[in-house]
Amino acid sequence: MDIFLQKALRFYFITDDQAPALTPAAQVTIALQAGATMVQYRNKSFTLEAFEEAAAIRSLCRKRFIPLIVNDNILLAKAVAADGVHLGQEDASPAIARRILGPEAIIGVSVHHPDELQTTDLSSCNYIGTGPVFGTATKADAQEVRGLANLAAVARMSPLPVVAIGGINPSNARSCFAHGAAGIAVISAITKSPNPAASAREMGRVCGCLTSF
Ligand code: TZP
Ligand code: MG
Repeated sequence: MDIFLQKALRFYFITDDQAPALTPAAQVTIALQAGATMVQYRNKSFTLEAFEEAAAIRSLCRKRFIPLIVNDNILLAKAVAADGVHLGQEDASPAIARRILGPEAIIGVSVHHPDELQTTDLSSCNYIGTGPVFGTATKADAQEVRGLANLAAVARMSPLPVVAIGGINPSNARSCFAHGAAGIAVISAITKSPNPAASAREMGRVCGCLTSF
């Protein structure tokens, strides 16, 4: 297993496009200061007007040598020279992403349960995201809550490192690691917190990525 990737997945922050009080760049700044080890730019209504936003996040991550992943949009990932892309089951294929982004790109795919692991072509992928482990209000079309036993089953069967997603917060993140997750991916526990910086630091500490305040 790729040690660099294993470490990068530990505290995976995903930007929130529904947090009016906090721009995505401000969110990323907070997450990076709290020890986030990977960042995903997730903008479900991306248009080219938001290109500078994505480019600014690219710069923030690069300054700290933190990989930047783009959600869904392979061509945006290419255009901002992101480190990779995260694809859902309904998105373009990981094989096309690999062809466009090249051999070094980090390509993630969402897998919801062990059966889907069998039917997903993982040959072009580097990691798996699985969930929602817990209830979440962030993803409107989220599938049913899958729980920790499902996370453990996916992690056990997966040939790739697994990131847990969905409703993860500083209180339940440890249980995800205990059930086989290489990392946790988080949005609202930080972006919707009354104190995003404090919550991000708490998450960094629980992930073992922040050793001092
Ligand atoms: N995929 C499955 S659940 C989810 C995504 C993108 C949302 C995660 O957001 P939160 O706020 O950390 O529950
Ligand atoms: Mg998607």
